[in-house]
Amino acid sequence: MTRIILLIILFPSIIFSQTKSNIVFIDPEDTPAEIIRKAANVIPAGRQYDWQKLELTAFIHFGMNTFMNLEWGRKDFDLSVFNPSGIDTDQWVRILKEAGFKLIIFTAKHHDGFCLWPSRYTDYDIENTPYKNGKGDIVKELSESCRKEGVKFGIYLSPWDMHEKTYGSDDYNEYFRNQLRELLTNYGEISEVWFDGACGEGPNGRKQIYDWNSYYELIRELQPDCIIANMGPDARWVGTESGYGRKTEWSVLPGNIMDTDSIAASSQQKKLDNAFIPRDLTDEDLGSREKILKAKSLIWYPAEIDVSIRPRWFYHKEDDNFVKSPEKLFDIYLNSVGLNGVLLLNVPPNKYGLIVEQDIKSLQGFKYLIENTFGRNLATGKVVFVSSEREGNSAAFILDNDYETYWTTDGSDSTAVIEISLDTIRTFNCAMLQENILEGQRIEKFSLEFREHNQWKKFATGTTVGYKRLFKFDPVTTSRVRIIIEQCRTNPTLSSFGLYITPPSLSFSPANTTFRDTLAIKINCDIPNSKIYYTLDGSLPDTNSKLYTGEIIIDSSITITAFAISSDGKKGLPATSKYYKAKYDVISLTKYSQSYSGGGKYALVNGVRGSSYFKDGNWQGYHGNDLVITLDLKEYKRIRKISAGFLKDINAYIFFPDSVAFYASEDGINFIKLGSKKPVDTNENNAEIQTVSINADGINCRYIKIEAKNIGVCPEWHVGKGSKAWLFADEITVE
Ligand code: FUL
Repeated sequence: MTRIILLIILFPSIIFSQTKSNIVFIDPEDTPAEIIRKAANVIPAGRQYDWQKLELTAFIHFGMNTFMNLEWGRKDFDLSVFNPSGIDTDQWVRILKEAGFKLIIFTAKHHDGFCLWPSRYTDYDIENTPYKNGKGDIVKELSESCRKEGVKFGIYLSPWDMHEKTYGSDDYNEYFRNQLRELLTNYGEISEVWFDGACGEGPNGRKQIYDWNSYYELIRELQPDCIIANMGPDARWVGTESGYGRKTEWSVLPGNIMDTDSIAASSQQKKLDNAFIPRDLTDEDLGSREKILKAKSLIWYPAEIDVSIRPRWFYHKEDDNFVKSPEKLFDIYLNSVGLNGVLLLNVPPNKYGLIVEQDIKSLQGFKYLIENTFGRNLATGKVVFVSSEREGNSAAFILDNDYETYWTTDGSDSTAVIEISLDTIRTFNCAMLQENILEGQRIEKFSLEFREHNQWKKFATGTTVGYKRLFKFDPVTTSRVRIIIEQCRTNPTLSSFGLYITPPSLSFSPANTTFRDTLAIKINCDIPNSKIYYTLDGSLPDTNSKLYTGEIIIDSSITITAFAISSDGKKGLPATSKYYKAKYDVISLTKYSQSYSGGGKYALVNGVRGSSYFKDGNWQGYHGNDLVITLDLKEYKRIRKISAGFLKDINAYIFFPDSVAFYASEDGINFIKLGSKKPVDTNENNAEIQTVSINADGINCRYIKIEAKNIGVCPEWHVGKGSKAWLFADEITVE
């Protein structure tokens, strides 16, 4: 009985005997054909459909971690540090809205347990901070800013709670529901609740058995249109935090919720924690025919794709230089929204309570690329051939820019060809297809072709389409295209078709590197016949700047900034690449990692120091092996001191070297050992930089050798014990 009630709450459509629903049961007698037909008719619930159309949603991670420069926090913070003196939630909403985001999800409580609203159930909350003398409520401020701007509002409430004393007992479920009730009743409409799956230890070292289904029931009762995401039945974690979805992304999946054994077992214990645990989310294949043929039920369970605009979820000043570029965000858009998902992009404010300049610029650039690409559909013209169309659902509907009018085939045709004659000859490098998900997700294989020299040539192929499928490819020029549906679960549908051209984008070869004497640099543009303008002094170029006509030869450290204008007048965003002239020659160097090359052979003598962020592009990594480097100073010098920088980042398996030995030589053959040092691991910090130096006593030399011994394998106490340890080095200085 409990099970039936629960299912009705989660999937209300099962009580109606309609043909289309967001859940369908498989009878043991169903033939494979019958199961496929059922799968093709599973559709989103109303709330899921509305959510899918948002496309762009945002996360805001803000809390004690912002003040303590941490990511996962601690169980007992001194709350007196929390005081975002310049907080402006209107700014957050304005920036995100302007960039196209339709929903903002706020970390009301992260894993540390600190509540950013005044909760009646704990004093580990904003009331006990200096912020507005304890009268502040950031959930309220942000929800009101959202309401004012017409942006939807959602909450992140971490089930894992490092602080709460009841955590690890049944009372915690009560505590958690009480908090949910506060958030779902006092802040107007809540459009999404985001549950993280992490289940760490609480203050007593105990773990919690989450009563998920009681949380879901409460949400359905208080906010019936709210999406329950990640650890919830309405939207699924895509399986990575990279911003990239699967090439084959089905929204119709086997319904693990119908795993009767686990439901029965858990309901007997009055604990429903196991009744809805999404499994296998990182698998490449979640919804193929093979998977659904084995299912007991099928549900509409679409992908949400979360990623941070920064390397981490909370704001850290050190990450300011590593905010994702507009081009990267655009690529993420193509590979999230454009792979049948909803993008959830995190933009974390700093401790003053503001989104900073770097993030704002990136979001503005992202918006520029989206608008200047998708703002104009070049697929105008008419359908000149369609192999099959149902009356009332003609192929012309795919060109009418209306999602809910659509084309489908006649009879039982599951393959089709639609040929379109464009108004004129067009050049494009992006394409878009949309299925009408109100009819179900069906297409399994398709291709796009263009006509050239009386022949059809493929320019894109794919498997699933779903709500939206986007492609980027090398520019194609033609006046005719065709869509070929090669395989489909039943009659295919298409709501829209689009062709677009992006603003031109540039790349440098080589990019961001260190060189010895001179270097030739090429600037490449993805749209042919574009004009490229550049500067060499770090200033922003315009059409009065130098016109690029061929390789640029440099012999000193330089920054190139360039932008392009395509022949149709579209202006690209500026691109920058930095070149450093090496201070010394590198005569020999042991093998470093290609993934962490720091810019290549001269990375350690380019005059730029690495930051505490190991992926900042400056560090040179040695995986399991030692660093041995010999330098030629290119002159005889009296030297006083030699130094080398090293990084430790325990989480990333990067350790300080065991020892660092320094040598000097006049002829490059006979070296004198100046001494050896062992970096001191002074504190418990996870990430730390240390410069190891040796006094050279004014010795006269031309050659320097440094040997840094890798600890080899991760130590016993480390999670990675026994696996290869990393040694990260940067910048050698000789004084
Ligand atoms: C993860 C959390 O552990 C991170 O801190 C972050 O909140 C991310 C969105 O989800 O699982």
